[in-house]
Amino acid sequence: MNDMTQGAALAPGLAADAPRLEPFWMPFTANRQFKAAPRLLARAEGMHYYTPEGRRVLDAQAGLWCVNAGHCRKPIADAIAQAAGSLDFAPTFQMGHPLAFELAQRLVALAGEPFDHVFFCNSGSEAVDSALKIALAWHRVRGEGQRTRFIGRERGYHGVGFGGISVGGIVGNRKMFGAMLPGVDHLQQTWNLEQQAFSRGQPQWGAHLADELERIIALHDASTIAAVIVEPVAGSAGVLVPPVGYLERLREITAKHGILLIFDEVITGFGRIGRPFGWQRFGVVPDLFTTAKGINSGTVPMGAVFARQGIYEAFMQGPQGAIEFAHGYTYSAHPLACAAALATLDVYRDEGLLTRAAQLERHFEDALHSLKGVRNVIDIRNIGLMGAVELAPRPDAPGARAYEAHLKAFFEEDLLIRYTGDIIALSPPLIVEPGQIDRIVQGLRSVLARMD
Ligand code: PXG
Ligand code: PLP
Repeated sequence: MNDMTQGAALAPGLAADAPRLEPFWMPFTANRQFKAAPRLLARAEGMHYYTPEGRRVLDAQAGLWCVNAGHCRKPIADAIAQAAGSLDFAPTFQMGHPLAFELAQRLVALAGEPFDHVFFCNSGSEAVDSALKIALAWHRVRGEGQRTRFIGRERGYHGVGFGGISVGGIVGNRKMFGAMLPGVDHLQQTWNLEQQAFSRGQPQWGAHLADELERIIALHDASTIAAVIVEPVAGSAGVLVPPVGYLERLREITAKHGILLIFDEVITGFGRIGRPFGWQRFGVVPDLFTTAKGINSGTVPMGAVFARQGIYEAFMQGPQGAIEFAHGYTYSAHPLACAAALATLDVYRDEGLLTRAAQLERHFEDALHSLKGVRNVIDIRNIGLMGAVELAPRPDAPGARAYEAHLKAFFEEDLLIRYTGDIIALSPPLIVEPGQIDRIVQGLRSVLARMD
């Protein structure tokens, strides 16, 4: 351990007997940088986090795109506590518990036709792995087991499992980890600064990029391809909004060739873009879609894959006693996660949160786009309550400018904003008030004004 991390054991505001920072190998974090200058969150309520020293920080990123109902909502906390005290765990392999069935029923009712089954897991990464496996196995049970290829997209983020990084297109998340799943190809990403800069909502330019799928299919032959997987709006890569007509084209082409279309809705699911699910907003119906995060407002790890009518049924063949799909997790439909999700769905319904982003979208869009012309801002993108402000990278240090903006926002403006590369991403909890949107944008404006 070096002197810096030793010193960080006594983080500002923490008691002398506070835990050392070193043993925690932090995920997706510059560990040495963080441990030299820790940023700790100790408590949360509604739209805010509180630091250990009691500073109140406005959460402009819903935790990590997940706390859609706002922090520490009492009905959700109560439901979790109740479940913890009455059914701590129950296996869902060969056994069941009522909350799991109740939740599945609520979820398929929320999605509506044509979705009639859900498969539970514990994260977005697991949801993606589960969806890819459902796709492969579905083709196989129908006698098309030669369909083994997947098509993802550049800049796609599908979590960190081997399946997810294989179909994903974020180079930094792939390059250290070998050769990935075989037989995966990628579409181009859809963002283009020249053609799309400062688009509001869906860019007009770019639908033709979906036609590339025809070339990829021709190259491999449709009979070898199981599924195409994309995020309806790419989140992690910095809010890349699909061009008008693009998702429709992907749907037409996949349908024509018998290829499943999987939407990864881990971020866009549960109200982020103004409808319960992103596909509903775009009017493009996938065959499978993955969710996590907002399913229980980030309170207990949970993910779910939704399957279109006919997919589950295709598996229900062979001997009665045969396991139809050899896949699942110990914690699939964990009672605490189910209880949290049921209470979260009540909050979403009672407060109209799954359509609130549509009502706030115009205000959010106008506020965000008022940053056009601010020094170093090269693009602004938005849809629903997802937004991104892209900064010109410093020539010698890509990523440094957005990181500095993040630090200044946190320490000087009491504002939590997410950054990836030189992109600042915003996704406030869906309970955000218009005045708080203004505060977020004002905070960002003054941060950028104080930076070179
Ligand atoms: N798919 C998508 C579309 C995601 O956004 C995952 C899968 C993986 O989910 P889990 O629960 O395994 O993390 C995600 C997660 C960021 C950020 O700041 C985004 C995610 C996770 C962490 C950070 O962009 N997305
Ligand atoms: N369930 C939940 C949790 C909801 O948020 C909504 C609406 O957004 C619905 C169901 C559907 O309700 P309605 O039929 O009123 O649109």
